[in-house]
Amino acid sequence: MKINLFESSETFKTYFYDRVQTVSVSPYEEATIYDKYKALGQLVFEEISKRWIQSNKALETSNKKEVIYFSMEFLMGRLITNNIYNLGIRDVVEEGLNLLGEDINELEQAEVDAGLGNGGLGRLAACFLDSIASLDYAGHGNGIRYRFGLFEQKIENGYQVEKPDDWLKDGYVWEVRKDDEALEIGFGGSVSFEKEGAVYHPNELIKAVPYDVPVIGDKNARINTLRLWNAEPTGVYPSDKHGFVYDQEVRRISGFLYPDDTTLDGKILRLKQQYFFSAAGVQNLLNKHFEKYQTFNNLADKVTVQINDTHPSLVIPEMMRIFMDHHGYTWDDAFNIVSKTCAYTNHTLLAEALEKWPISIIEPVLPRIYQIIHEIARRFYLELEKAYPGDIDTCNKLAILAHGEVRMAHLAIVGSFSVNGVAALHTELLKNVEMIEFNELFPGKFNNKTNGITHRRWLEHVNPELTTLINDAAGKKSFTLQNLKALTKKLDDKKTQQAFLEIKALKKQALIDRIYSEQGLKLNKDAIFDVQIKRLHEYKRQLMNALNIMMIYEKLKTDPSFKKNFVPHAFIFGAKAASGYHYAKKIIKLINTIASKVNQDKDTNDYLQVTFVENYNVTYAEMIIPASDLSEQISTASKEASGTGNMKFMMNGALTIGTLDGANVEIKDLVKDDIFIFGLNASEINEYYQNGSYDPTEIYNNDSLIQKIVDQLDNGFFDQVDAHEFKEIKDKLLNDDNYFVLKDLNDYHEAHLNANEAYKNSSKWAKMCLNNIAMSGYFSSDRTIENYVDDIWHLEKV
Ligand code: 26Q
Repeated sequence: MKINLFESSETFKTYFYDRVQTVSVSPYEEATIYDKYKALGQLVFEEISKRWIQSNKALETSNKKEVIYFSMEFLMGRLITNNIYNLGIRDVVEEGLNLLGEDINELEQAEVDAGLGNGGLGRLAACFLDSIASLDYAGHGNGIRYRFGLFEQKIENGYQVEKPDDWLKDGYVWEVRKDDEALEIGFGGSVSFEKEGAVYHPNELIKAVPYDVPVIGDKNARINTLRLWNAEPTGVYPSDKHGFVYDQEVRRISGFLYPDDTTLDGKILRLKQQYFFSAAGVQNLLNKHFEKYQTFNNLADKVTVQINDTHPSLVIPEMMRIFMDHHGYTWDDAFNIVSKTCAYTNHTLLAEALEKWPISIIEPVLPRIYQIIHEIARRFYLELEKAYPGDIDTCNKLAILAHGEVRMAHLAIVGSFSVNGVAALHTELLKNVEMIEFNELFPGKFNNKTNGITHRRWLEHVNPELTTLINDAAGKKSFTLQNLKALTKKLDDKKTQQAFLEIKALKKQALIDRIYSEQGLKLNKDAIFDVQIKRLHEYKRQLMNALNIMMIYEKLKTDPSFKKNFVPHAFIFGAKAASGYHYAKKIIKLINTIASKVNQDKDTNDYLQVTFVENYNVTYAEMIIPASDLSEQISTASKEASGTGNMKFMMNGALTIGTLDGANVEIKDLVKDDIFIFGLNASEINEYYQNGSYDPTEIYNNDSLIQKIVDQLDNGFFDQVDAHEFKEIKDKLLNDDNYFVLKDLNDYHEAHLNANEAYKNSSKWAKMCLNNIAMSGYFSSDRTIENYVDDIWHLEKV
């Protein structure tokens, strides 16, 4: 009988002490924090390993249906505390570490932040995996093991500079390489037609090696798998290339995460990435299924392939290829199975983010796949002609292939049995505006699944103090979503309000300390912490936030009565801009320039501070969100599909200042007046787009304050930079204000003044925050996953 090292804190302590010395090859006293982290990670992984085997066995024998979540991005962040909590060994580990004078939070700092994603879509995937496992469903992730994750951001002289994110340099304790399950993926070459059907002759084969990361359910027996594929040479080198060149080309496929979610650079490589992980995931899944059932006729009863945005939609033609070319299925039978197995989630309405692949790229790289797409497109076009006889415009608008391009969203819609949006408004716009004809063609296929996030990470883990307050209000020892409701009865309770404000102050202090140590700026602890953290994008309107700060600064300088009424504010930004997105980078420079001006101004210093934190990522978010008072969710209405940061702020007791966009609409429905809503709504925006009647120069000409601050962009006001540094921002605001920044600016400023007034009554403010926390249960990703299970996946608990 083997001893369980997590049986007691004493046993754990002994094992940990030994392991630290083994890892560091030095006496315990000389080991580094990283050695200790690594030792702890290894011990935890050994426990995981035992349970993982059991969990896989349980699934295999149960024959229960599974979902495979195909995603180009998984933004996992750090895993150690999450894993320890979910395994239910937290007390033993914490006590054991304490016996040695160690602090788990300190060891946690030594873990890398697994940044295999750009933003919302990737973090959503991570929350979903957590919820699927915690609800005891079988559901696995399928993605790419990028050698370099999202770039590390440095700010130099106010500009963003990108550095490679070398996250694997010390190894990764949470992964296991499965060499024996490697597959080969073909690229290039030709197709011949023999009597048994199409035969694909790839020009090169690339080895796909899986690395598995465990996804641990919250104190249940379930451990699912995030399978990340690594691209490697097969050992057989093409005759027309030098071995080293080939080797490098192959490794580039899992080389780095595409930082660019706007420009269309490096297309071929991105296409190869998409096919690489889609094909590897499909082949892996089909091999296993066939081994078990010797048929694919029951595939749709056993698995759903969830396609996270269009990036993995090549799973559709890839499955068709395997069914027809390798298993002799007819087109109709193959398509029937594929389109009952695949489901697609749309995350954007932005035209420029809807993927289109030029045929000239896709055909040579994936000749057989292209033939199949062509045939799917041809057959669908026939259906279109039947549905819209004589209406060539509509047929072309909806076609899968048009203007020499493959429209991936159309392919995904046609090849899937379900298409979902990620918030109520977003889905309505999909159904009634953007994809109205598809919705008519396929009644019932479109549905909504409002996003959610896991309270386990975004409340319990990041804010244990607030969690205790909630649990106490409910009279419970441990946290459940039901506890949140109990707060509703305590909204007016002065003690609870006071306790909330004290926790907020504590969290603010921790953030103040970090920003001070990293950037040398000491934020005012009495200020409203007004926070906008998210990818930098024009539609998210960080620029509007910056302009509002300039308005405030101007008023502080010139209007004593304004100053008298103004509560100190600390504006905090965090954002990465895609490396090729010049304008977004300019906005970062503007924010930093404003920051250095106002932070140095003794006149206003006590009232206004601005900071842009470097390298905003999941780990930073975990510290910033609990410390926030105001959550900036200010996208141009109709542009933000859902947002998920908005939910994280809400549950940590920050009030939203926002537009009626994405999930803000649903937050507003729940919290009623405890939110600051401003600006045009989606239908007003769409009306302006349609009739083209918005003229920003009219606002500029008639509003002296707006005129003044817009002019400051280009008149030497910012003396640290060239007078024309921000000329292009001014020009764009006046001539091409596509996102209605000037249009919404005054209303936004007003909303800020309302928040300013509300903050003065701390009891009332606390009450509003508590109401937000109490209502945040709806935004649990557990709820979202149950919705997917009920309507799309139809899983049973293992
Ligand atoms: C497309 C083509 C070429 C290269 C890159 C891309 C690309 C890459 C990433 C397109 C989109 C993305 C990421 C999108 C994303 O993160 N969307 C967000 O998804 C969240 C989860 O549903 C929502 O909450 C956000 O509103 C949405 O912006």
